Amino acid sequence: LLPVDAIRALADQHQKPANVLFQYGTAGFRTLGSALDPVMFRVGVLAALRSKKLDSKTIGVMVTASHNPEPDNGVKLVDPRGEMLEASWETHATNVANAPTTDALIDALETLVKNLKIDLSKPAKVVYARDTRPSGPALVASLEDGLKALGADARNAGVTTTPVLHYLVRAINTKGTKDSYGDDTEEGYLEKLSSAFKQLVAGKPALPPLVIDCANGVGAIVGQKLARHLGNSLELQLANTAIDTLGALNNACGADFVKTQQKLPPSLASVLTPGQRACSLDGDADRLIYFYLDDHGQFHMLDGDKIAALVAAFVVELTKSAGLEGKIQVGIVQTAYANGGSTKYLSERLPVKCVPTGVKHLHHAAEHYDIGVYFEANGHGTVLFSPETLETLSTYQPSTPAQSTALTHLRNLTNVINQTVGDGLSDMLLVEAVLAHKSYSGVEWNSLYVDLPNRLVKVVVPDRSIFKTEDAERRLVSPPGLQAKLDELVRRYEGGRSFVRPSGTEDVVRVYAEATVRSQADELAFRVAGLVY
Ligand code: NG1
Ligand code: ZN
Repeated sequence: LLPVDAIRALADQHQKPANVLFQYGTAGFRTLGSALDPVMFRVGVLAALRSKKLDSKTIGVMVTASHNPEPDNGVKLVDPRGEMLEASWETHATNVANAPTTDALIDALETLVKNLKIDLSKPAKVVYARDTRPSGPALVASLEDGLKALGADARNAGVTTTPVLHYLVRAINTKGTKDSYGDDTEEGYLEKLSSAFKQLVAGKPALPPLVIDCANGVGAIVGQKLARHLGNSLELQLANTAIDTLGALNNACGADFVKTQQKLPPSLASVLTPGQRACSLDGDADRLIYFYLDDHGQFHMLDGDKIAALVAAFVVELTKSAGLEGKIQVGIVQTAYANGGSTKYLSERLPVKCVPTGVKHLHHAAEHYDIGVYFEANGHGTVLFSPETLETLSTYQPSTPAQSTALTHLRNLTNVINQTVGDGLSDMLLVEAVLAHKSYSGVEWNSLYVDLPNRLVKVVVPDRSIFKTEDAERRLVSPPGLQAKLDELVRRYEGGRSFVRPSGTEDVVRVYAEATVRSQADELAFRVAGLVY
């Protein structure tokens, strides 16, 4: 039976105000930190139930609002293999979070336990962490009350990045098995990534120092530890590390700023020398965008699409050199936001699939390839090696020294890459390893293909739920007639492409447009926005 008295006593301290509706969306629950107290308590209870349902496997809880402004916060659950919460539980989470009273909450929980046949006698295990937001400590305390109400065995992983929490979940659940993912500590994570990186770049000329814009967030903490682990294999120059300065998080810096503004964070103007590589993390360090200034001081951005192109080409090259061509197929997953230039370049070389926005869609599609490379244009992504591919890589007998070297590189890649989720720091090491192998600076990397000028705009509409899409969000089916008008407009622009979709994380509709010329991309975006409004 549910410990109703314990739940009741604690739930009364975290009551849900009337007139607010919470929704477990693509990034979990996300809203103003000050509104999240009741949600956190309930997520604690839910995480414990999910663990019991999965035979006492450890479930993760991450408290973060990623690239959002500092006053926001959020929470999401992580499934046992370090992946996003299974979709059906998103609905359960939404129901539980919205129960209006303590009695209603207990009813909702009892229904859940009954419908899902959860065995309450099983122990519950949960690991949780938070980013550096000022609202974090109080929200974690509410979460702990929820865990306590169910008597969960809870481990506090402290202040760390979202990808470290995902890593921990997988490492804890595979501990002592043949699939062991590494030591189940942040230290174990740093050790795993840095030692694979050192082996990958051994013997290559050292790259010049890399500037990292830490968005004044948790990436500064973990980035600094990573720098120590890397020693002289790669020199990191951390910038925007003011984690204790109120209002600094994600403010005029970070991966989202760089991607959406398409410009240098002003704070880096005095730090960066011409030609020097730099990258930005977001507030929880799961996104990564590279950039550099050329000799004329002009800004050039290398986004998630450019990372995918660089990495995919390298992986293909290694599989060929290892003699595994034809045995291991590399594929790419993108969303409609991928730059048309990247889609053209990649699909001329590899299978490319387009899926709806949201990591779970990308991740699942990438699992269908032997090696699946997925990146959102905004810099969130990773590379997945299928279990069969991992098996092939560990048992394959190379027949030449060149094949053997390539095979070792591939094995090291599987360790430098965080395969549970997109990881800014892991992706950074991956990019740096490829650049070292290819002797590329940002300039050569950037010249793989040319980005089409593009514009992303937000439109506030009375009701975004009337916008419904098909074909991986590339076409609207509702409101009726709108897609036809959009098609008619796009036809008038050279290289024009545009689509409209409701955001899953904000109460807005997003309009994306690209065209061969900058002014045309801007004009198209604003005219489509005019149609939507
Ligand atoms: P929405 O708000 O649904 O567009 C945004 C990003 C996604 C993803 C999620 C989760 C864009 C255009 N959209 O989703 O790619 O990162 O947030 O954080 O960047
Ligand atoms: Zn993030």
